[in-house]
Parts: sequence; C-alpha cells; structure tokens
Amino acid sequence: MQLYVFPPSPNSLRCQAVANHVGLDPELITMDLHTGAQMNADFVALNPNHKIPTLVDGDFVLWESNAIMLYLARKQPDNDLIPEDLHDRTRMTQWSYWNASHWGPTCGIFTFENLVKKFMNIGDPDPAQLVKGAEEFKRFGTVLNDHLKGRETLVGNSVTLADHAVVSWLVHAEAADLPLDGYAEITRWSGNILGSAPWQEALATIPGG
Ligand SMILES: N[C@@H](CCC(=O)N[C@@H](CS)C(=O)NCC(=O)O)C(=O)O
Repeated sequence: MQLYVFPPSPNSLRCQAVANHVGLDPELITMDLHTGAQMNADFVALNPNHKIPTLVDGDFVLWESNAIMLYLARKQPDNDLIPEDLHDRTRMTQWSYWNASHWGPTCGIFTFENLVKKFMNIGDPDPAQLVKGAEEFKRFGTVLNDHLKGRETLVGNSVTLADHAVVSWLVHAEAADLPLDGYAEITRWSGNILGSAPWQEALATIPGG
C-alpha cells in the first residue's frame, strides 16, 4: 500500500496518524508540492485533482483524506476509531463534515496567510483575510471549545476518526498564529491527541521537525 503525502500538510498528516493508530505501515511517497511534483503525469493519472493525500492499495486508488482515513480504519478490523453505536458513529461523521466544511477552512486561512505564504515566499499576509479568519475562528472555535468541556475526545470515550481529522489543523497552531488564547479546552485536548504515539510518529516525518 502506498500513501502519497506532503508531510507538513494537515490533510496528509491525519491519514498518516490513522495508519499509525491502526498499525498499518503504508509506504509513504512524498510529493514535493513546492516543486510541483503533484503535476507529474503519473500522479495526475492516480488523482486528477493533483492533490495529496492519495492512497494506492493494489489496483484500488482513493483520494480525499476523510475517505482514506475511513479506508485505513476499516482495513484493519481491530480498532475503535469508528464507533459501533449509531449515535456515536453519526456524531463522528458530524464532526468530520464540520471539520471539512468549517474548521479546516477557518484554520486554513491562518495556515495559508501566516505560514504557507512565508514558506513559499509569495507575499505578506492579507489583513482582510486575517480579519475574516478571526471572525470565523471565534464562531467555530467557541463551538469546539464548549463541546470539549469535561471531555477527553470529541465522541464517546475514545479517540475516533473525528479527533484525528479536527486536531490535524492544530499541528501548525503556533507557526500559523492561530488565535487560541482563551480556548483552553481546545489546547488541552489537542495537546493530548497530538502527544499520542500515532501523532508523534506522523509528525516525525515532517522534514526538519
Ligand atoms: N479535500 C482534500 C484536500 C487536499 C489538499 O488540498 N491537498 C493540497 C495540500 S494541503 C494539495 O495537494 N495541493 C496541491 C495542488 O492543489 O496542486 C482532502 O481532504 O484530501
């Protein structure tokens, strides 16, 4: 099994964390997005969106990180990343969609403006975007912070795919200057999840740490 990744990317890190969590060891193939490696014809044939992460398991090719996480979790039956209980399972789905629709795009504003632009030398942060990001962060960060009060995980009593998805955007919290002051529950929860072995293993693949 091969997993095409770009290790600093939250989208690929969350798939790597799930693979580690369930004890799968796909071959990691790094696509250097800075040099446009994702545009090469062989990769575009696998994923016409030319985006990482992309998974290849024999003849089976899969893209979109949430689908890949689901595949990895189901590929290895003995884990509790996908709850059996209907309410817990659909709550997990709720948070996963929330992450894709709201939390990811919100954190993505800070990640792009404060981190990616600097890294790729493509200009200064756009103040208007950061104002928009701050408004969105207040709205969705409050939802997450309130939900986490008295909880160790987003759903039920153990880590699910939702934790891996939502926490992935906090990997670069400091470098992206996410406005986390006052969001103590998010900080507590993300510290625990990102400090866990599957995440530590995934984070160790980022060149330069
Ligand atoms: N919705 C996709 C997003 C994947 C994505 O945006 N990947 C970015 C890196 S973070 C990428 O590969 N960009 C390269 C490009 O668009 O050419 C997922 O969840 O997998």
